[in-house]
Amino acid sequence: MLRSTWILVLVACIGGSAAAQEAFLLPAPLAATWTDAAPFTVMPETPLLVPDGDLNAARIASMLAHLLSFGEATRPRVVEARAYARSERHSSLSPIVYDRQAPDSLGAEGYVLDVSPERITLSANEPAGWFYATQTLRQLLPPAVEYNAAFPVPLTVPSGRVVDRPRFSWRGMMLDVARHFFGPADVRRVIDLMALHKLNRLHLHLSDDQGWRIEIPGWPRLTEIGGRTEVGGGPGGFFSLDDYAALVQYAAERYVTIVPEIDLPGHTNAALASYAELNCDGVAPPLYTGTSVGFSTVCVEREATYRFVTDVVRTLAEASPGTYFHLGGDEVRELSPEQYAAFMARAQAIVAEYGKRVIGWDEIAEVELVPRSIVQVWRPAEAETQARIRQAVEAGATVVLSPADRVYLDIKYDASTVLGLSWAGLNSVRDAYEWDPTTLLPGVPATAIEGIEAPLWSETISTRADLEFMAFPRLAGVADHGWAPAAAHDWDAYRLRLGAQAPRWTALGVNFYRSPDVPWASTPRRD
Ligand code: TNX
Repeated sequence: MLRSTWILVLVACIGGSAAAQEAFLLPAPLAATWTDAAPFTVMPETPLLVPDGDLNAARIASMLAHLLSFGEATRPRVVEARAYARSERHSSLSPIVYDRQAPDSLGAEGYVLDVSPERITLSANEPAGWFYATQTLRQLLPPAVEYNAAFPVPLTVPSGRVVDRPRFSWRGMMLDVARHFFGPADVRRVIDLMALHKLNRLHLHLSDDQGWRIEIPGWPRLTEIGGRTEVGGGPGGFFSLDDYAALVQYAAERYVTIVPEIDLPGHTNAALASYAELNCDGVAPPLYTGTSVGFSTVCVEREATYRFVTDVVRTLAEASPGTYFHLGGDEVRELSPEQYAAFMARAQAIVAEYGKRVIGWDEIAEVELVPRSIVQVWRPAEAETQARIRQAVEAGATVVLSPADRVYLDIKYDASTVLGLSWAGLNSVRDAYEWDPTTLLPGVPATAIEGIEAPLWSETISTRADLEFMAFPRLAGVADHGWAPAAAHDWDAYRLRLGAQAPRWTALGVNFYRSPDVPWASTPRRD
């Protein structure tokens, strides 16, 4: 407490100077140093220089130019570096430079951000690193830039150097678009907010008992019937393949990989209601709009089921450039262990045939997995589950950590939270941050941990405002876990960094939960 109060005083008193800049970065970077040099001042004439012919750099720099706009007419120009060097008349302007020189040790997502009064340089090995350097630069700019309207000048960036790379490769969120449907605009909003905090996997839960949300050629009733409702009986909805392709592209431009999930063999009532032949008795059940789990399964003895799985996997594999296909596999109460294992063996083979890596909820650890599969750990630790997961890892699987009692975004913050569920207890902002990914699974080595993912199940969540309220601020804690070095993990320091995000989130219109555990900074004026 003493220490955090002291840091707070420091931030408040010397706001713009050397020691405090770190307080604005979330996730925390690997290393940052600040100097007493004057800040860099962004002007409407500031050129953004990119390597000649590099379309990725040009796209990322354009996003930054947009953020730095003093209105449409004065948007900073993105210019190819060589052409710029030839033109004398610009040479006195301090540029922002995207550069390819970065140490190999920073990998594909790492970067160096150098700020001096004369120049800002964003150096990376790969475009993803430029993108993350840009997000860091963004967090060093005044939050008012997010209003995307007139904002106070001068616009300054503190002088210093950030050297950064992520701790884990999988930094994810899952959105359940099946229990309640969220359309493309909502998904784009989620991607934007993920990208601000350097998250890079958006797992879309595209099917469940209450809805089928993706067009599959040859199976039109999946969306015509199965897509037509949701929990509570609302209208539902679905993504056409064009919608899906546009989302994949939007995500890719923000270095987010979409991970499609079709939950099988259970959680399938919407598909069963659409096609009678997927049911063992050949009778389609009615659509379901309640919130029970575990009551449905496709008929694992019928060949129609495997034609269905093949068409679904092929369609989504072709539409998803990422390397993953999520098979679900959770909460199947209507099959024997042998039936479950036999189905999973065939389903995994189909996923492998279409060139994707299998990921599934931790129940899949009970069956033999194809090499390099990923087990998404969600159930509260029980000895038997843990032993299964350990065995799967010994046989070559890796894990993504989604412990329900830590990172489920649909679990209530406290007893007074109106939205959400409480089957896994309560997840305060502090609970969601104060745990250690490397000790969650005894006997599983850190090298087998791909990373962390926070699921947002939507039984009780139906609007964008509700979604944001449950995701923020806890998703920021997941982002920090996924990116920041283990040594930076400290609740007292984190709650200050979290509080410092409030002005930016407010400027962006995020409906975040003002947890009393966090000293929220006040909001900037709009004018
Ligand atoms: C468990 S997590 C489920 C979901 C529910 C969720 C609610 C998992 C693999 N299955 O079907 O939506 O709890 O928190």
